[in-house]
Amino acid sequence: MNSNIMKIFILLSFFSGVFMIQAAKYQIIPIPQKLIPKNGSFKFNSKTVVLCDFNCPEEVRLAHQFVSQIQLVSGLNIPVLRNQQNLNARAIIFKLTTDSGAESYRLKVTPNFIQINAGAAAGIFYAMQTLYQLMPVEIYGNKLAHKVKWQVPCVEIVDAPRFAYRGLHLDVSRHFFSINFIKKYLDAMAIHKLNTFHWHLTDDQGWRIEIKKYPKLTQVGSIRAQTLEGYYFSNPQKFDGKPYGGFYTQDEAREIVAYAAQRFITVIPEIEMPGHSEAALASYPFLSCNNDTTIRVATNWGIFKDVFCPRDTTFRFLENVLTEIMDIFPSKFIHIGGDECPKDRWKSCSDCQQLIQKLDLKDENGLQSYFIHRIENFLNAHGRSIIGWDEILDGGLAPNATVMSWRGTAGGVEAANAGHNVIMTPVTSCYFDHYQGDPSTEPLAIGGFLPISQVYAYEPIAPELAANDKKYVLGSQANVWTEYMPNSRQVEYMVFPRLAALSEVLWSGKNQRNWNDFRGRLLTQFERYKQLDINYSKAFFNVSFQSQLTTDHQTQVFLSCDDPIAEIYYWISGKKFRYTHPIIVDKNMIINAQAFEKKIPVGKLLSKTFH
Ligand code: TNX
Repeated sequence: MNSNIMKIFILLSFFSGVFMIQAAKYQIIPIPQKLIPKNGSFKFNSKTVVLCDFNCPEEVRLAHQFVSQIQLVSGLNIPVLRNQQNLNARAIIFKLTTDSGAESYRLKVTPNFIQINAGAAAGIFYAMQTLYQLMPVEIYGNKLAHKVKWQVPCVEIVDAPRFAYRGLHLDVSRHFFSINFIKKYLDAMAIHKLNTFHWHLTDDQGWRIEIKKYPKLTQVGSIRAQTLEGYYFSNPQKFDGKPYGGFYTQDEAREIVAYAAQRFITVIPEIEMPGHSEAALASYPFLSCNNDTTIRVATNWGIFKDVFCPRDTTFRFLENVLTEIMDIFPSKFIHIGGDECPKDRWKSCSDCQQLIQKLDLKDENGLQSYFIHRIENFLNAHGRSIIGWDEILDGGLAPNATVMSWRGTAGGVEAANAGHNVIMTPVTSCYFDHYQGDPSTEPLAIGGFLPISQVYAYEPIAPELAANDKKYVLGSQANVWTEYMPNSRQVEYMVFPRLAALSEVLWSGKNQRNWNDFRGRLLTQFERYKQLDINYSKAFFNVSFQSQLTTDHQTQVFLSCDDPIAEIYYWISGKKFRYTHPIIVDKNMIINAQAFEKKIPVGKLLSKTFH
């Protein structure tokens, strides 16, 4: 190398090294749209104050929330003061400006002050979330942290979300989760800058929301006689023989709506219809075709043939239910399900067949479409809009409906093409009930395979979308169906850290996404999860095995680990090796492998046989 090129090379590596050290200070997830590293830091001390506009109650509330969290972990008592000029103190200044969107913010940290500017209180809230991530991870704790330096690296951040709808769903029918857990779930959503909680409140296996006019929905419909144990496809199936139940009172649901609102999260309730409704039919048989009194709250998983009969009495019931639901939930959207509705009962029900004739419908799909239209009319008349799973496209889409595309992206593309808003939640990228690691090493799940890298690679704007239709994609969400999540620890295990990956898909710019950089930042996110007592999955630290045939027909085994700082070791016939290149399988062999950080094992010891 000639000496000049050599110098440039040394300089370049020096600068990239400096850049990496700089970047290491900013472990923010989701990564902000723009971040300019700066030297120095702002140090919290007894002179620190928070300044805000006392005319804005939301701002004052957030300022108090901020200082009380800092006090809890640092012991520092930071006053919240009215914003005045010339205050001679080391200030954190909250300020609303008119030049940015409601969720956008600018955050400037200098050695002397921290300034947060935002278009609305939501933006201030998101700036606070970013600020927490610039602080030591102990900020997420719930007790005084000793020997922590309470300081923030200097930086300038300009940030705004990519998508308006950033959601997370929870099925509380298959398993029920306490109000306290729902609050923890909302707290975790807020940290990831998500803004929509889709609460799946009713299904075949349990009706979970109090409806005053129909008390049997919870007296009868919230309790199933027993629950399937183990895997659905095991033969014979086993049941636990124990009744299972639970529901939220309207007061509790209101408490959740208020708690979510304080975190700038909208709660969208889902009341399933016409399918997934056995719990309602078991409570009030008049809702079923032929008034079937033998229907019970389901004890097994799957799709059930008993569904709401589209008679007037059923609509009166649903309208009364939805009236109470609208009273509890102020959200613009009400989710009405619409998925997986077998038409068997409608085919053999004389009321249904007469209705098809009377309305001059083509078939039972037409009846499904009529069902959804009629409910949409009712909700629209009350100023609300419906969301439905993509089956609401069958037989003709209701005019103002938003489609949640789950069976893939085709439903979303079709709906957008017809000028409807869509929320993308395809089973291949957004189903957090699927396995995130090798099933043989993971707790029982429904099936599928969705490693965190695949969530991270997800792009909600499907390539098939015409340029003009992209605007109809409001955003995306992860779905958490809980057939195989019997308790909240298991929900946490399935949701985290995959939610961190989705948050970056939804918030950050498409071009900013960088898997290598993300997985480095995830290591700090795990420390935050520990502080928050979140039972995140450690699949990230397990070794994956991939085999491939070489051109000369030899089998090669590649080992990899998501953890970017891990070293992989493997054992063959008791001999230990450090993994540096693919392993050639020249005889039947068992490979045991494990990831280590600084010689300490971080993942499971996994074993695979190769022939
Ligand atoms: C399909 S996604 C369902 C749910 C199940 C889920 C399991 C959707 C609209 N319906 O009822 O719980 O699969 O992955």
